[in-house]
Amino acid sequence: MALVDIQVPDIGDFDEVTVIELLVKPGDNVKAEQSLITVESDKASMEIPSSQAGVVKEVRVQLGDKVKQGSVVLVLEGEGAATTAAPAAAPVAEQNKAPAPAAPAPAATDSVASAAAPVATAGPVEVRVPDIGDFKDVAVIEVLVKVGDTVKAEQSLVTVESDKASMEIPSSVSGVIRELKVKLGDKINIGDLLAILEGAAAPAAASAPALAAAPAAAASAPAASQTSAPAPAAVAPAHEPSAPTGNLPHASPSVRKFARELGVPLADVKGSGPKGRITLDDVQGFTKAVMAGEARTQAQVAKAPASTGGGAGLDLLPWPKVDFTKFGPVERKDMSRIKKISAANLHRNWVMIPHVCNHDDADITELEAFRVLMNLEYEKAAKAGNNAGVVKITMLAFLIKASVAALKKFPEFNASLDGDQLVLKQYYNVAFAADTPNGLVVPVIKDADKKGVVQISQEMGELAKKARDGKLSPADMQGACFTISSLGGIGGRYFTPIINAPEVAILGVCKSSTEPVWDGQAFQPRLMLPLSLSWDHRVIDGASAARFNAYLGQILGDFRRVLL
Ligand code: CAO
Repeated sequence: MALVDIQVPDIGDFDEVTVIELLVKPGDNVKAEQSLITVESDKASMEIPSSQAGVVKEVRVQLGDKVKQGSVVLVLEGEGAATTAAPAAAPVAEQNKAPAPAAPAPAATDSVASAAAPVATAGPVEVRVPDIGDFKDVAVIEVLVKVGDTVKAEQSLVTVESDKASMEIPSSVSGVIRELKVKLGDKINIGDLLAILEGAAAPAAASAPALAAAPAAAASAPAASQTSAPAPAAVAPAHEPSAPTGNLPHASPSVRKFARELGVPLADVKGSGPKGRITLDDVQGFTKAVMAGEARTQAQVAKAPASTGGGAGLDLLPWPKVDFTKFGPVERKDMSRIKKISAANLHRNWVMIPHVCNHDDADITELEAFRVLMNLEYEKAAKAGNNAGVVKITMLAFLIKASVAALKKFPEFNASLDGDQLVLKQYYNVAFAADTPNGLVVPVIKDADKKGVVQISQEMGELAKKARDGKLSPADMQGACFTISSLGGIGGRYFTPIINAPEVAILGVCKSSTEPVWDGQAFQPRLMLPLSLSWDHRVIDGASAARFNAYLGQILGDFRRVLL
């Protein structure tokens, strides 16, 4: 039997690519066209197949190696005639990445570059299948969007699959999907109409948006991370988005095919490969675990009634469907965009976090007197022509400063859960809920520990104005460690604020009022501020929460303690 060097074939425009997966080992029997390794460039990942059948004698590459056309991948004891020629089969492109580099799509880079300069277009825009190389009649195996969805340029619309590769087809423009022209199972070709978008902003260079987008840029950013719009409080993406929820799992076509054959939903499989890639072993491991009853698919979890002790299935009654018009006239109004985002976030946080709420009162008699005095002095100074009077010091600014002191003293409040780990933050960014005509938003005072109460008041005023004008940027709402929701200017006694995940606590503040407080000898009129602290019981114990609130009360009672 002849020994044959199996080389990297022509991989298109790619000079050097990195080996990220070894799919065979010495002793393995491989068939012609079977994938041997997976390689990755900055644009695509692809599998390099064997040009012939045989037994692997030696693997000549290691993970992390750089290879190019002609590099020897492995030595095969071939079944047929000896050859060192590159395989006839082109490498296959991986879904989530570009189409096969053997059929490079030149539009890719143009599309990426031009996407940087969006141009608003009037009227509906057709999004068509771009140049996807040599593929013909590829089947739509996944539709990733629906009518009414807002999509960004380069966001994936559908996944298609040929016998060699699967890939995502992105939108060439951003906008709202008015019509979807494809469905599961459809066979599509270059130039076919995928969707009609309205309110679209097209990349400047994409005068023919239909074909401007190339799959190369597809799915490089998960849909979730593109939700950069201002988002509300308990709600806001106060932190950088985490898991790429709107996206397909990261796996090569052969792994994908294998999973499909076994009926394994890839979304449920945890990838152990580089960048969370799902390997063949992961699919096998998951299958074994399900068979052994040690793991369940999400579909199984959703079906399991809570009463079976499964825990995750909520087993709720369907939402009541009522024809309200039977009882009187009604008007229907769409929820605002901010409210819709808030609703989804609030619901998740409410369901997923074991909230507990402590209520307490802080004596702010002296602090309020000091605040009023300071504002009077500033006003006087302003009248006398001194600029110092422009800032109004607010109670909320004192609360932010006092919270920083409490976060420093109780670091588990300045933390986030990440799996089994607690991430303890060494910075102090405090968010505050702001009521706006469109709903609740949560801007963040960054590095509040390094700022004085006057500066915090000033920044709060600016952020609150931006919030009301709908001008907050995503950066204005990111990176919070702790949130304060103040209803003090409105009224009420106590409430139970919902924690703004992934934070672990939130402080609710209501309207202060003068109350009789017993000083040991007599009742004294004191200005009392109601505090409601909600905390995540997975991270914080009740005793810590009571101490946190009590400490906050002490600071607000005598602000000199902040200096200690
Ligand atoms: N007790 C009594 N009075 C208070 C107070 C308190 N705890 N907090 C503020 N006030 C007073 C202020 O001193 C001010 O009085 P003057 O006009 O006489 O000076 C008045 O109430 C109005 O204050 P404000 O609400 O405009 O300012 P603020 O600094 O307290 O709050 C902001 C700013 C942006 C937080 C607030 O406008 C806001 O949007 N609050 C709503 C937050 C919210 O909706 N939370 C709910 C989230 S959960 O769904």
